[in-house]
Amino acid sequence: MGKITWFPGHMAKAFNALNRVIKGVDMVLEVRDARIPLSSSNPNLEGLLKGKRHIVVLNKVDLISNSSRQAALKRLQQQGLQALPASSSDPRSVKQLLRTAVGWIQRERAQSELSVMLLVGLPNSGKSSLINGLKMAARATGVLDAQQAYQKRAAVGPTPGLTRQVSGFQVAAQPPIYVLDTPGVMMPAIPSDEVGFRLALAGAIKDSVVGEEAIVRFLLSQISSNPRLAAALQAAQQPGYKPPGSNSSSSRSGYNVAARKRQEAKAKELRSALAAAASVGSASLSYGYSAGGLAHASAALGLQESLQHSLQESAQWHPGDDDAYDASDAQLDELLQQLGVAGQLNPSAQTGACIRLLQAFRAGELGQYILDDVE
Ligand SMILES: Nc1nc2c(ncn2[C@@H]2O[C@H](COP(=O)(O)OP(=O)(O)OP(=O)(O)O)[C@@H](O)[C@H]2O)c(=O)[nH]1
Ligand SMILES: [Mg+2]
Repeated sequence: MGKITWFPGHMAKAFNALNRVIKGVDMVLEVRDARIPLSSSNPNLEGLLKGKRHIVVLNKVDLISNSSRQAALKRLQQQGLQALPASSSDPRSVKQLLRTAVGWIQRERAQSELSVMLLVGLPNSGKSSLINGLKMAARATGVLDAQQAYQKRAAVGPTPGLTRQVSGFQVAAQPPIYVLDTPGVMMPAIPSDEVGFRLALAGAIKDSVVGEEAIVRFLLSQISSNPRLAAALQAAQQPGYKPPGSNSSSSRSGYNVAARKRQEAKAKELRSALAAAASVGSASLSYGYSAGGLAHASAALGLQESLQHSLQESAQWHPGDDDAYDASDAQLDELLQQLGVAGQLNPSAQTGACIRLLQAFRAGELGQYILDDVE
């Protein structure tokens, strides 16, 4: 039984709504975050999807390396799943997804007057962004006219739990095909602390449930003990590293050059700080639960266990509540020192530094990390 639970009321409602609408849909696209292709599998959804045509969309592949992408797809295929890579911001991958989904519906549901695809997945996996991408792809390929494509957009944002209701968006005209955007649904119990932290680090669980500092401790412990993550950081420190999205047209336009340069300089600073902090005491850490970061951070999850449903969203664990100073404290201290916020009386400066680090991590500015071991 897992220790962490983040299943607020709107998720329970969403799950019931999924249960009701699932019978009427022709196809389900299960959107997973490519950084957690295994940890994001949700046994609740699996039960729901039995007997339904079902494709796993490995979204945010821009945040992982090509070799991780291949390995993740292979692993999902070995599990008997049909999986397609996508990135909401990459029109080519979204067009491919649209072609596959619409092609299947046109073949298999040729007689139906209206078809429905359902997008499901954990919070923050990019469902709403994908819907907007699908609409744009439908417009670009002439499947929708401009009016149909632009009349309604799905709300998108970095906070998990943004979409609160099921709503429909048209993505094809002949036959009319609608996709249903749904609120992200978490598994009611997370199987282990490690999975809980991976979900939190990827942004699927609200930060305040686990605590920003605890998530950063986990990241540090992983970089210092897992060669795959250490290598990802090293690769990002090479001079030619380009974070995802840095080739997009908006970032090439003159207006953004100065802002982009400042952002790159900040990201470089964060990467060096992360590397310096992760190297503190790394010799005494080994992969897995022996790492101080996990032990400390797990205390946060233990706290959550007793809080259960209602209080979780505002709960925060404070480091230093228990135990002696350990490797995880030393790493976090080093990080805060590197970022120039160590020893400040105002703890929110330190939390703020952790928040900035997590934002940069989630945007791919610190490197391309796959958190699950798919090799
Ligand atoms: N790098 C990258 N970021 C993405 C991608 N797709 C979505 N995002 C970002 O991920 C965050 C969540 O996106 P949403 O589309 O709101 O996710 P959602 O699954 O609808 O989230 P909920 O409504 O909370 O369940 C946003 O900050 C998006 O900009 C992608 O392919 N690559
Ligand atoms: Mg959404």
